[in-house]
Amino acid sequence: HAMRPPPPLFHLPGFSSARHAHSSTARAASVEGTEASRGVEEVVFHPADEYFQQVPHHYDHVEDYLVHYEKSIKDPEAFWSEIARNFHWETPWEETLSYNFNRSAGPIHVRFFHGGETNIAYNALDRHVAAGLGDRIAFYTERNDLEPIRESGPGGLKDQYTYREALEEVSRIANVLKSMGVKRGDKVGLFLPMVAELPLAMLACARIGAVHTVVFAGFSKEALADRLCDAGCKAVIACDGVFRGSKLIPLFHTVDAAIQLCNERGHIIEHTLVLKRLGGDVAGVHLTPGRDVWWHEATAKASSSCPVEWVPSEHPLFILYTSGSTGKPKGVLHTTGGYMIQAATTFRHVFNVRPEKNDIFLCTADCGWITGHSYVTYGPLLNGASQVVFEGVPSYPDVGRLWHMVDKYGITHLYTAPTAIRSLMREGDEHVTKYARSSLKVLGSVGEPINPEAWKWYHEVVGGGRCPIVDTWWQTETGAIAIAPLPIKGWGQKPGSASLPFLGIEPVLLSQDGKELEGPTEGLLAIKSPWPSTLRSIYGDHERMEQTYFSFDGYYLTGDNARRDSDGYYWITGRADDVVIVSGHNLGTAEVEAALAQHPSVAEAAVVGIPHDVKGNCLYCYVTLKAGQAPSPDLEKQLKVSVRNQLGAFAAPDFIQWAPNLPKTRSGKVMRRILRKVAAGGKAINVEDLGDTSTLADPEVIKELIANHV
Ligand code: 6R9
Repeated sequence: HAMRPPPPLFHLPGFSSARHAHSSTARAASVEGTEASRGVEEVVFHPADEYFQQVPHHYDHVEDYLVHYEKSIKDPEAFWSEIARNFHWETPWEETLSYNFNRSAGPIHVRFFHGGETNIAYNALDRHVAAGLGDRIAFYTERNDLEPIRESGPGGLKDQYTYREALEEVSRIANVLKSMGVKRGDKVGLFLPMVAELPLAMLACARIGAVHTVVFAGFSKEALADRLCDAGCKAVIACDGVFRGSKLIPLFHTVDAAIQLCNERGHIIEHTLVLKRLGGDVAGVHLTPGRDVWWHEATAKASSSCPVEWVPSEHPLFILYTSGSTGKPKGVLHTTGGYMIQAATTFRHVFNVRPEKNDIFLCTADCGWITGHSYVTYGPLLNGASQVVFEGVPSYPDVGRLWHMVDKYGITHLYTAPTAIRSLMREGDEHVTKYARSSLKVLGSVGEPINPEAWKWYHEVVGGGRCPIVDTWWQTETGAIAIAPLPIKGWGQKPGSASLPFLGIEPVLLSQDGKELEGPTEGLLAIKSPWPSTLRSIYGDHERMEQTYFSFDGYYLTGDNARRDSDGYYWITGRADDVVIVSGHNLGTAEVEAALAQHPSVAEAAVVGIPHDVKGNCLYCYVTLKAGQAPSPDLEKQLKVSVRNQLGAFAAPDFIQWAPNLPKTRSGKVMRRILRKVAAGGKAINVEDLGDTSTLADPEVIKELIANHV
């Protein structure tokens, strides 16, 4: 193994805390000043002092963060071992960290807490029950329908689980899995809706050392089969069906068909465990005897205690597929000890949820994505937090659903995605303001850059100007939040910037040829040293992981572009492949999108480059208007002028297409690959030429886009 290089010097370029040391009590949030940078306004928000009196953080001030950050970078081993000692280790570790980020020196590897043995499910449940917290609520399930009109009785699903009840149910599921022959190291596929039983099933796998592969329960049978085969799943945990909004999603039919496809490819799935969500026979499920069993029948016969399987720190915990821009999806592999420590620590510091003060957390992400793994299942439970698991969609039965839930449960911390924020924003403020929302303390954002317009709406309308916004940048591969503001005194927030690195994360900006850039600048976002929840591999293809992420010696390459301003704040400017070079100017499509979205009539925009005879490339912009706004030649002109004014003449859009809907993945990411092809190909393009569209939430959107090409 390669030696660890000497620890880097503490260096957070350009950051001066003095600039952020003031906060005003005159307004709920003070505006410190503006800084013009490439025409994008940077306003710094500080929550009022009273806020911090009511919502104290583990760190008193940004100065504390700086001290701890410095320690985490200078001596990561001391830093992480101090934190890791707060968890239960059945066997203590001998070596905190060894790694190699240098392909020319041998295989890439990251190893945390070597020699140690633990179990993440034990730390998430048993540890709290043993500490006398068994009666605390772990999960409330908020169903799709406000009235359970379409559910004819039990699959026996509970509306809430205390930590003790969660532990007992996890133990039952674990015992059922064992009776199916699932052993330590075996892979188990999960295809379940967002009910509490999904995180419980993940924990049941972890309890016996099995590796879970959660597949978002909206994927097609082909996409599911690809993942089940690639991971080599031995068993599948499934569900009869679920309603999402007013739509019935018959999940078991998809699982049945996917297993068939796996069989045809020679991969046999031996067992399924089927949760009855809808009761009766709403979803028309027929089980195959000998292969399929109902969850409620099997768990009723199983013991509610199950011994913990102690596993080495680097034992695989899960495989989660993330769509590459091309080629087959990558099975990102995370392991136990490091992931546990970082999911827990980021949750603790970034959200500052205090279960002892009855704080209630809601993350709207599905466990089919990394956000659901780290901030529904693991982060909250490892911290003993109480949360709401939401089965439905924010627009059903109406667009006030989230705020209805906030008041119903007294939700204090809300974590959602910019795409959801923008879609609610376009419906108008009255759907928000008719609810009190007085419980809210911290608002989080994740998944894509949040444009300043949406940030301000989230801050002012949703949070009433009181709540800090934590804009969290991270990836499936980083396993946990990597760049984000902490909701602490003195930490100025700039709408649209994820601000500064989390403890132990050492971001750098690289030039196109892999040289580290200093000071305020723009470049490829990379991370210089390992963090506990670094991805360990792409399952079955370590070579692909090295090629994808470690093409420059010494750095993990994120695939994102970013700008660092004079305060050291990071601004994600888009994926590295979303850069459009117009007349020799590098333009992040995200910046142009943010500029378009500044216009009061615009709900959302997606921008791609298409070839241009003179400029090399030019900008083709898809624009979604807010409800009640009509497209017009005048509006088109206003938008072009507005972008030109904000970003410069070279950034002026050449084409604007009115797009009532954008092609999005189910996690809300705009599929620019498709937009690029439609923009370049025009009305003549065939849907078949667009490549894989299986991850689209609504494939119909494409036809509409092609028909409206300008
Ligand atoms: C957690 C998650 C990762 C990619 C990432 C980046 C984009 C996520 C962001 C953000 C700007 C943020 N992204 N959060 N961009 N600001 N706060 O979404 O993981 O699905 O793997 O996506 O999402 O482009 O590289 P994943």
